Amino acid sequence: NHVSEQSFEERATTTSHPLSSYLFRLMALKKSNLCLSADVSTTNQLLSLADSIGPSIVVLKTHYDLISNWDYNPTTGTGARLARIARRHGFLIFEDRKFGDIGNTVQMQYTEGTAKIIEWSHITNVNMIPGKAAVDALAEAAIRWRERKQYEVKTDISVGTPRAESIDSDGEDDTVTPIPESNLEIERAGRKASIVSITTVSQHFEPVNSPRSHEDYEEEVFEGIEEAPMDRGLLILAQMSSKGNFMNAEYTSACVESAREHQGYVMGFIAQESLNREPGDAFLNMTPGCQLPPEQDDEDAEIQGDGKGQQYNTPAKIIGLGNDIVIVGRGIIFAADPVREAERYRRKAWEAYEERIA
Ligand code: 6AU
Repeated sequence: NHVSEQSFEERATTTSHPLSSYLFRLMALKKSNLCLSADVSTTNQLLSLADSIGPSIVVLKTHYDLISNWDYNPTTGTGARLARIARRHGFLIFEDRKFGDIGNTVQMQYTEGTAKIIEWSHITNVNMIPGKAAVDALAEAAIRWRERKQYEVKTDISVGTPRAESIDSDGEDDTVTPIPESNLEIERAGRKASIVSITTVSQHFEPVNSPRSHEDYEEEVFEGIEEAPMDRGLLILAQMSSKGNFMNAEYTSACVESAREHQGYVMGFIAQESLNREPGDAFLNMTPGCQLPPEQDDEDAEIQGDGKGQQYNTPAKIIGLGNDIVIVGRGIIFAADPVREAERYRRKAWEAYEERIA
């Protein structure tokens, strides 16, 4: 049967990519195929959002260059803190960097420079316009990085012991201060994070059974989530959601070819439809340009674009087309109650997946 008819549990066992396998397992456990696009402007907003929406998502997508006060410190900076929140709630980080330059430049942008994306972001993506060499170069950089990490672990030269991010009202270092006029951080005041123990995913990590409260769920998740494998993955931007984009069918096919050449590194695509076209293709498809009509409206109503070229489809339509994960930004972030809205998107996208595999 076609991959889009297989369950995520099944795909976790058949994929050859360790990070995809971990992600598929997370999806099955959290009953979530939702990625939050955390397009906000400050570190506090980003971390608060990650912490409050974390239970509903399996991937959190960043644009680190939108953050005005990104802290580049490798152990105490924004990326490192986000990675700890990701670890605690069980989601992967995806820096939507859309690399698009010659191989040598993208390698340096990926591993060096200010943000050192490869250190804190499990997944990133590439705009293949410069040609397949950009993908080859990123794959090579990821292999080198992994070898270095393994050496560090073996010889115990890595600095610092990972600890849980504490988001508490009285602490000094790690306090996440409130986002002005936002309802995101409030329920967090005065509650302390505990250090998590590394156990297996399934031991404590139960799926969300709506309508369980966010708080109950969070307490459980705190207990233990298996650490993501020490691997990195790439998504190829093969189709775009924006009106009049130049990615034609031939271009998209070249993206699929490149993915097949790098199955140990390329997890799949950012696309508008499933690009698993031939028997043996088992890629992950993640899809942006997703919004739901307001709750009180007709659920099948047409959704307007954003007036800046973005076009939207509902989770039901996107998942029905064989895509695996919906990427939602403003639909959640701008909602009156983002935590509740994230759950609504999670539920809708998950129901569409269940219907698809039924
Ligand atoms: O839900 P939105 O419209 O608020 O945000 C959509 C997010 C933005 C875009 O930079 C990104 O998804 N995006 C991408 C990605 C993920 O690569 C590709 C694309 O074709 N369309 C798109 O919107 O952060």
